[in-house]
Amino acid sequence: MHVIVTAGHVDHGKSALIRAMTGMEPDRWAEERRRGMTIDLGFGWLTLPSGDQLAFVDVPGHERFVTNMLAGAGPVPAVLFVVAADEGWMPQSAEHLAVISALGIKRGLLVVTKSDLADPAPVMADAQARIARTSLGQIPAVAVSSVTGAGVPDLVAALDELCRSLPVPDPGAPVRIWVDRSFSITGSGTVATGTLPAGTVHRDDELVITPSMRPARIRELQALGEPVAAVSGTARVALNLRGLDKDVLHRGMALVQAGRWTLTDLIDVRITAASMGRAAGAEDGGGSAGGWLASEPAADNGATGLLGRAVTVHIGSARVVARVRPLGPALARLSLADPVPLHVGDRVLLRDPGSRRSSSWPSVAGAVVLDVAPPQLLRRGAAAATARQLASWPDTPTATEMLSRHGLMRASVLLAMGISDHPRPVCGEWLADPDYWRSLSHQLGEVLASHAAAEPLAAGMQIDAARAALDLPDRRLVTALAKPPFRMSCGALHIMKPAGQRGVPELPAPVLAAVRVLRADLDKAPFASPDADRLRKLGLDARAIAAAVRAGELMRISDQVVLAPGADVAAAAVLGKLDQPFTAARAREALDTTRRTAIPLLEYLDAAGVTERLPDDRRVLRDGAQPAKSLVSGEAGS
Ligand SMILES: Nc1nc2c(ncn2[C@@H]2O[C@H](COP(=O)(O)OP(=O)(O)OP(=O)(O)O)[C@@H](O)[C@H]2O)c(=O)[nH]1
Ligand SMILES: [Mg+2]
Repeated sequence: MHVIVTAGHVDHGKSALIRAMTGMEPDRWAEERRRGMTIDLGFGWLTLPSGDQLAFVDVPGHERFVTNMLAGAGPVPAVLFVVAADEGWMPQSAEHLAVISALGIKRGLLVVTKSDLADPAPVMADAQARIARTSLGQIPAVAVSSVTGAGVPDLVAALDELCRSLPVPDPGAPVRIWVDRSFSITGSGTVATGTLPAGTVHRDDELVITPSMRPARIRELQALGEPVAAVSGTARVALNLRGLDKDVLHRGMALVQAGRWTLTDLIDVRITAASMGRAAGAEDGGGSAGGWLASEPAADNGATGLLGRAVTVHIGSARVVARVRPLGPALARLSLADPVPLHVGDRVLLRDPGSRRSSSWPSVAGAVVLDVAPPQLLRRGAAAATARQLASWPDTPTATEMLSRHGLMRASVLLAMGISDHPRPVCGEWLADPDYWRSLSHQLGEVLASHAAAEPLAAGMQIDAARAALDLPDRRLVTALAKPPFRMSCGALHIMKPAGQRGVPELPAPVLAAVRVLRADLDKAPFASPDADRLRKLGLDARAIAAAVRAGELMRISDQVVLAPGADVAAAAVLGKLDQPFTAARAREALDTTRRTAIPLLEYLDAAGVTERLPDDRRVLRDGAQPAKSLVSGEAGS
């Protein structure tokens, strides 16, 4: 299916054209038919000669209903631009063209109607020239009369050709359906209609209603009045939603796929094209963006700059008031009064309601969304720095740009911004800008060095303390940063010292002296670990012992048992000479030590895979087992 939206001045024959082609009545309201004027969106569809279906969204041309026009045009990729041969180019021709251009719509067809009333050629030439200066560029044109039927077959053929040339949207794209109409059917609940620009919806899918983010399941799905099991964009869809109260859904809300959109009320945008609200002259949507962000009022045309001003932002069928903070040339931050579901790269339309007073139509600008979660601008000069950064960004930012701005991001957050391609995570789903990651590693070094200087006896820096010092959102990031020269052990971070600096010199003199005494004892009786009383007398408290262990002067077997480094290798050698398997009592005898030391030492060797404990509590030395180097040195790396 294809979808095309009408555009053009009031009474130029848009609805008559839909009627002539489809036989359907786009003016749904009695009031519309009575007044002979479209007020709200209308719909109709036909099957093209190619067999494809084409749906029309018919919009009102009257100036008063331009917001309805915007709600219809927002999500549609192509336009049927209508100008009447008898009246020619008129104010809403200009305004609608400015809207189409601001939305960045690139495909379309010009139709000069009422060819039975006047020669269509001059109007066609004039309109084509104006259109050529916009996002539409050169488009084909057809002259028709809805009254005589002349040209209607040509129009259908031209539409067929246009539709064949439209890009096919990605059926796997995330779903966002802007609600343009909702109503309730007795007995069936609430129905929402909208244009599905891309992606696929299925019956029974669960979508989320913005801005409440309440889930809603699709009970029934229709496309062009027929029930379907699934439909892919581009399409007009009607969704019957399960268990929704009447009045829950309104135009401007969206039905979105959970996790794939960012609901945001703060965005950074690039103004792409502006049409100033002048009664004559800049009617073609191709004007410069500069005037929209000028900090001085441009007194000559009444087009006041938007510094700190309120504008109306239109996206899809939504309309929301926003305050503008200019950042730099053609760049601005918008604070939205209500949140909307956006992706980076989305196009939005800005209208300056104030200019209505000084002109016959409001000025319109297009903008692309560069960031949907911009960082706060706190420091002086932050806005200018932001503008310098954003100036180089493409209209559809990628992971590279987003990471360069945000430093660290979760992949799921990036996905909700509309970016699914990203570099390899640094850990879990965390993505990092390479430069930022390097700077974090550098900062970690500084933090650890100053911690070690301040607390020489501490057992390294706790991960949470390092996380807080670096202001990181997740402690796993600290672990991921702990690559050499940083090292994790026992839940703390250390800086590894170059080999020459290892060991004793790090210990304060009294600790060093006490350790020397202890080592002399252990030289004589290697498995006679000092008891608590002995340690106390030597002035070795838990911190001093931990420092000595890190310095490679002692080896910790358990909380209560310390021996000289290498005691595990020596023990394995002794135990290897015993008849296998052996009991703990036998091992204690052979090691010439107490049960207080023997049991933890055996358990240590079990854990290290040097010995194996059998079901009958005896042990065997594993074949070829030697304590691994890392276990021998214990914490000696720091
Ligand atoms: N003679 C002649 N009259 C036409 C033609 N097309 C439309 N009309 C008449 O022009 C009037 C306006 O037509 P609509 O189709 O309602 O115009 P519209 O563009 O939909 O107007 P809005 O929706 O209000 O913007 C109606 O009275 C139509 O009968 C045409 O090709 N020839
Ligand atoms: Mg109409």
